[in-house]
Amino acid sequence: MNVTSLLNELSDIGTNPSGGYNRLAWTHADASCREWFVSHARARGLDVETDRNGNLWAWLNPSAPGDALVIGSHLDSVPRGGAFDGPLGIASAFAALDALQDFVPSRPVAIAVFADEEGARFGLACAGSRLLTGAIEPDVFRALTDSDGVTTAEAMRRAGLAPEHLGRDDELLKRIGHFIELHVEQGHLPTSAGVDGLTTGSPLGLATEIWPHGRWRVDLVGQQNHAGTTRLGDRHDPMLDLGRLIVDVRDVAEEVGILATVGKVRVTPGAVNAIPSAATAWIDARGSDESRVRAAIARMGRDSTLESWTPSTPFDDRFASELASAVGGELPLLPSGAGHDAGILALAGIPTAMIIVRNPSGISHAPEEFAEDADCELGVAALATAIRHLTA
Ligand code: HGY
Ligand code: MN
Ligand code: MN
Repeated sequence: MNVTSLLNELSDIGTNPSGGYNRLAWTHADASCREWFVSHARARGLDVETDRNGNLWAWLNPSAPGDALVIGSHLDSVPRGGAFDGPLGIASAFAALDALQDFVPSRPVAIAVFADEEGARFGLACAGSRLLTGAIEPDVFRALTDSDGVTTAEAMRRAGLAPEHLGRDDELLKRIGHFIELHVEQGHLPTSAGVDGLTTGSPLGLATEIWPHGRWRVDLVGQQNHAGTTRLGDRHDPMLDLGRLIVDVRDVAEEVGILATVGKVRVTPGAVNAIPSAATAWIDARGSDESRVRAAIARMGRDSTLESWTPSTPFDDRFASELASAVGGELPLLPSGAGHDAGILALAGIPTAMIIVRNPSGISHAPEEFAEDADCELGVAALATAIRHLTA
């Protein structure tokens, strides 16, 4: 099947009424995407497994000698997310195997769907790959909750998994020789070709690194009171602190030269006619330089709780050049401001590369995220060539 037809099959799953997709981890929509994956894997005669951490694996030639070439990405989304972030990598992997037809690799090949990559429901991005590699303690992860107070453990149990078995999986890690994630471009960061994004250059690029990034929570406390009876001077209103915090985050990001965002807030109790008792803001901060990201958070001068941190992650140069020469030589190189499971696997010492497919809209984590069919086909061809070359 071609990649566009594969992606079209997902187009009715988890649609958001105002556009885009809600496919948060361990929801009904996520389950439907996972079922789609399993049925395509089985239709191709692949051996399907769910690992201890809820990641899905489809193996081609699993008993061949040697470690595996794994192609993977994710199927979950942010709220109102785009159609390509995640699913493009999985659909392209199936399309690449189809393009290779009866090719028999000399080593195992697997397609992996990492669970809960976006961290949109429980707050921790790349949860499945972090658990697999031991980058998060299972007990810490099991205790995370969504906005309704449901724990990850409970959500996974409802999805038929056994959360008591979560944790680093050395046996599975040993089987992964190389990992490639194909991903839609997200924004127009400058490339090695000296242009902003892949828009005017090659339809494909290779990621050089993932920028260090973290998520911090700031809890602001006030005194809940009546909106119609409390004099302005008598109020202790956390919304004023929240407003100042949001502006400070932007100002400090500009001063220090990083990206920082307040994309989620919670106001308690959230009534039009009550001064809130509390407000919580989550700060996402990233940049090419780790010390600047940390300095920016310090400069904001608020008590904050670090909820997750991913250090600067360079991809393996040797593997990137091997991949580039396999797929036809020079590809523009670009950094990734987005986090990926590829980064978590690279941090665990697995030679890892990312193929990036041009996104003319420059928009991601939004319904406008886009890639042309022809560019997606080139991505599939690159993956197919890479599989043939790396497993011949
Ligand atoms: O970059 C992110 O926030 C997520 O890991 N995709
Ligand atoms: Mn994403
Ligand atoms: Mn992604």
